[in-house]
Amino acid sequence: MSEKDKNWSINRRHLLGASAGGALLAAAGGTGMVMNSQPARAAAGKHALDPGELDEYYGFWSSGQTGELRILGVPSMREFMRIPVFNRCSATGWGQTNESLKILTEGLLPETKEYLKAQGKVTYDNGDLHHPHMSFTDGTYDGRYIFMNDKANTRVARVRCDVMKCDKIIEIPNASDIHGLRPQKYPRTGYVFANGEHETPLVNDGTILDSPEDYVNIFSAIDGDEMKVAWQVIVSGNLDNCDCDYQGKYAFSTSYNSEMGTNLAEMTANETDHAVIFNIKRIEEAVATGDFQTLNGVPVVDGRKGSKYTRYVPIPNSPHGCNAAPDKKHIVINGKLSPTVSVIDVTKIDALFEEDADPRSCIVAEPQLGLGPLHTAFDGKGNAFTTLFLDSQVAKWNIDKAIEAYNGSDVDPIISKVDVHYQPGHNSTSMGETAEADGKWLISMNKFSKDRFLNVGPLKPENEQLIDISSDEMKVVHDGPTFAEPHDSIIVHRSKVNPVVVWDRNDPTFADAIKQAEADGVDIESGADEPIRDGNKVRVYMTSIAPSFSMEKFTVKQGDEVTIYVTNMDDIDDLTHGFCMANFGVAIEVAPQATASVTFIAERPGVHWFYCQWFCHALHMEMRGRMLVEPRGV
Ligand code: K7E
Ligand code: CUA
Repeated sequence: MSEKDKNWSINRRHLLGASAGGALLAAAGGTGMVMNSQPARAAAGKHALDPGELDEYYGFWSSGQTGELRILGVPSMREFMRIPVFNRCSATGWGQTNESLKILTEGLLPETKEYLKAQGKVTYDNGDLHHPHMSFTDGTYDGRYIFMNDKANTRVARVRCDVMKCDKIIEIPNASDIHGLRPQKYPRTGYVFANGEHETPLVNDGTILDSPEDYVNIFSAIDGDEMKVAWQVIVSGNLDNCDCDYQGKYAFSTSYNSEMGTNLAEMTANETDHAVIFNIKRIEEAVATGDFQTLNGVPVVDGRKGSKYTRYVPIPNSPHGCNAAPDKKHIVINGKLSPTVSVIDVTKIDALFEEDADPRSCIVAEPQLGLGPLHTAFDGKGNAFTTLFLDSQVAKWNIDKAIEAYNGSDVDPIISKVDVHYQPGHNSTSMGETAEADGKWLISMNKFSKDRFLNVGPLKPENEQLIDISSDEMKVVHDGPTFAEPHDSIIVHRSKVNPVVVWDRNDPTFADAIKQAEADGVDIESGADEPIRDGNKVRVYMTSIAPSFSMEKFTVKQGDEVTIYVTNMDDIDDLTHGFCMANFGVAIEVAPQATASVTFIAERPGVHWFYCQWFCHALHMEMRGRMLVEPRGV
């Protein structure tokens, strides 16, 4: 062992000991530790973790048109888990189990249910998940929930952070195609703000068709506890991204189509579009005093130009990202077609809501950063990091200096730029969208990977780069290929998240199954010896304890509607079983101490094996049994 390697191993052990105590791994890089020779480790913050080492942060990633939420480790960029939300998942049975179908169907609008029925479906099986954001208490993450949008089918979903599963999905009435989404930061979430991106007639029933002048866009405030729309606001122009302040007073949305055009030339006609500012208190008063119309059961307030509920701040040009800084004072609006970002000072907004105020009086800086500014993240030290889509760069700039420059000083607010590969959309920093931004890591989510990886054919992964931002010179330290299409991510310190290891038997997720078992006189934790018959409905209760199911066979009749309930009585960390009914297209996950159920029609006579498809034991292959289906007429 060389001297250098010895130092490395000594420090490695030291580091692991420290990590068990909850110390900050990334900080260790600056404590004089000898790095090994890999170039990546030359960076100030150590990002390459050795086997068995734990990350300092959870990264929660969107997946765009894949429709799921992903959990990665930061800084290692290893993918840990996928949480199905708007998609259909073959591994877990999301979209097939009765428990997931309840979540996927109960929040749909009646007309959507009708539409789906005509397609022979009960729910959508696609989604376009852009923006995952954790619930806040007092300006920082509280580890309760992650909320996310579905642009494809106008839905908002919630994932419980204790079990890391989706527990609620609602369709948003009156709005079209939810894009920007942010939880209220203060005093708590509270509201989840959501932008309808695409303009449509307010009652979109076919009465109004090709008269775009009658289309509107809708801003929604959802009650994040109840997962119900609390109120909506009609706006002028469309809505893209949103955020809110740290005071609980205002929400902000960007609009790239203030023209309300329906084609590219019309949408980009004006040099200036706007950001909308929503006065939460005034809107709540409107709802309390009746200044609204009720549509689909939701109070809808008119906040179009000239209303006392909103202000429209002119912004160059087709602005996209909307990001509140951890200084609790500034909101950065990213110019997209303009090389600038516009900085709003939230302390100047009360004045904006007085009569005849200049709407631009809340702008305190407008630095020119480069081509295609899309999104901005923060380090908690007064600096901002803006992605430049066209320049394929991230620009680091100082907010105070940008304000000085706006006031006439010749100071350059840009501190440095780094090339990314290629064409970044969102970026996110460690704890960067909270008051506890810590300035260690930046992820640049790049839309193209081109030559960065082995060629896998015409469809290529995207590339997420990890950037060390602990010093003024930003360093790209890791390339991370990912499948379609992570728009956005949040990087949450691990101290904020504390998931359980096994399910609680009293979890509401499978309360319906337990109730049904009780009605059938079955103890669900021991299972039944025989199927329970109820007309042509048959309920089969079995438990799983590695490596066997409690039933080795059961008999049903051809055409029966069969519901299988599997309760995993193993209570050991990581002992998940599955239930797959071969040739029936049925496969579900049953995690430790969970119950999951699935219903199908036993239309195929004969002998059918069911097996555990989640590797659980040396005798996992033997964990199987038979369903005997008696042919019709016998
Ligand atoms: Cu910029 Cu949908 Cu957040 Cu994509 S959006 S990049
Ligand atoms: Cu149980 Cu594999």
